Amino acid sequence: MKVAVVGATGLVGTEMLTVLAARNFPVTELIPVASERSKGKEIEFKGKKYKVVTPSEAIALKPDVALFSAGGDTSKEFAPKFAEAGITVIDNSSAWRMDPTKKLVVPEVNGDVLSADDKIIANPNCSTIQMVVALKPLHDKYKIKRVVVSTYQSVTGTGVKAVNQLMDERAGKDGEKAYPYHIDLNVIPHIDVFQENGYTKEEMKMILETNKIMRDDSIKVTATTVRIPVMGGHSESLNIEFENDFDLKDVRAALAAQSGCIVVDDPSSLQYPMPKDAHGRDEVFVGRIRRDESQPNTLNMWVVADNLRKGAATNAVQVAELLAEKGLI
Ligand code: 2RA
Repeated sequence: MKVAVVGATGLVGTEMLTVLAARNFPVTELIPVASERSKGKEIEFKGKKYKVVTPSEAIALKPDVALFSAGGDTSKEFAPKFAEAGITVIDNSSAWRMDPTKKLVVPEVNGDVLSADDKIIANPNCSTIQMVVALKPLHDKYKIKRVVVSTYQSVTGTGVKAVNQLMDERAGKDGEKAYPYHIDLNVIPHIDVFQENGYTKEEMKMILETNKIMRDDSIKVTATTVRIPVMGGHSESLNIEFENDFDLKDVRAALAAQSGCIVVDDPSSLQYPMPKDAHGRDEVFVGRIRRDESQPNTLNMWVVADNLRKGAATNAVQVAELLAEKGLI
């Protein structure tokens, strides 16, 4: 299969190449795509060198599928042009996620929605993806009424400029700033832009995307999203109220049986998920599973995943794998 990676030089684009290779996606030809600035640069994939081309040049090369991670503006401009040329786009930006004509897909949760008509498929926001993987089996079993989520998000979610800011600050150097404040030795309760209702766009993404992916608007979600000086992945504290009561043993079993989910939950041996362990992994890790004793039918748990992997690149490649499996690309 001819595969274009649009935004191949960025943090997520680089991870897409790693994941395509690691999962042995049947790439016969790679088309790394970036802006005019990176044109001609060489990218290595599975021991072979490929020259970076511009989006217009990539369309002319007619890939079977294009994985986009080059920001919303590039997606808005080029995804429809790729689609018109018959190329299936899997887009990691927020440009199409809430468009009612586009599917928003996490394969383990709603992979069944994909059909031959889907030419632009949206990859959800990183913090939403890891949350819905863990929520899905519990919603099926106990029916979720409400989720209260607080996130602890890695600087890698912002991009290379933020990683550099953290490293520069740590080394006591001046440099470009991705955030309005120091991030090292600090916590910033602000991810993406503020909305009129006082929430940030990241928080609203977690609310709206969850309802769309779970195909259930009755699930109430409220979120506080926070940036922390961490590299390996995003962590989330979830408080979940169910319609029905549960047994903790069954909750653990349901999470362990969920595809893409690993339970790491043994306080007696200090086992719980942490970003340093999730780093470079494709799965979502769940631990600190316990009853919220302050009200009935309510559970607390801690969910960690590598935001560049399952939160972005891995999910996009899994969507491509599913399309290939269904014969849609
Ligand atoms: C973040 N949600 O971590 C973003 C990345 N897509 O900022």
